[in-house]
Amino acid sequence: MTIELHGYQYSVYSWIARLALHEKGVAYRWVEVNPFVENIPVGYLATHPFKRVPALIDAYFVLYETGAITRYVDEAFEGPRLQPVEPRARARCNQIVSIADSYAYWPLVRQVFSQGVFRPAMSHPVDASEFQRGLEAAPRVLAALETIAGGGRYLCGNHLSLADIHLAPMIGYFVLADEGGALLRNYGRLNDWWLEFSARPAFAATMPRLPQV
Ligand SMILES: N[C@@H](CCC(=O)N[C@@H](CS)C(=O)NCC(=O)O)C(=O)O
Repeated sequence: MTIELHGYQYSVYSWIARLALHEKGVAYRWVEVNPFVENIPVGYLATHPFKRVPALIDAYFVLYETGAITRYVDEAFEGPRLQPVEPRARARCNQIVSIADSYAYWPLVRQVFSQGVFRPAMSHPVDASEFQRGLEAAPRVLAALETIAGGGRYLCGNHLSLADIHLAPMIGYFVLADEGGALLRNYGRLNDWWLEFSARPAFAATMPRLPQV
């Protein structure tokens, strides 16, 4: 039975789920759902009662929450292991995923990317003060990540992990704003990681195609 991923083409969380599936080598069928519209298909609320994306359906197993989806993808399918086994490295990996959700998503994606890149590209009104607030909040997040990023090629050592997969789309959107890119360059290890990760074929293959500004 085909795995389905229900998501919105520009959603950063849907991008994370696609990246995990791609890196794991799992085939899936994409079902486009825009969670921001009023008239979302009623049936979707049975899949995701909080009206967010993404949601993964594997046979009759319905799963939402991106961190749960990426862990399931890693644990349920063959392919490269995407979570460290050693307890401290695994804890770091989980910590970075949680930091991305709790502290990075809002300023980096919803304030800087949405207001500085996405909304202008979609000809939607922009709130410049939200953009500014995102830029002001970002250094604290980037500094925290810089402190805990390991010295290896990836955030949790020399192997790709769900920490990289969760954070990269958020950074990928953030640096589309020139101000975001300039801020990231102040954090040497994080910037080196970013250069390494963003060169992976899966990153380009899954990156949303934004309308041209
Ligand atoms: N906690 C959810 C967050 C997902 C989320 O916020 N997705 C955004 C798109 S990137 C969404 O559906 N937003 C719709 C809305 O805010 O109404 C997860 O980890 O999957």
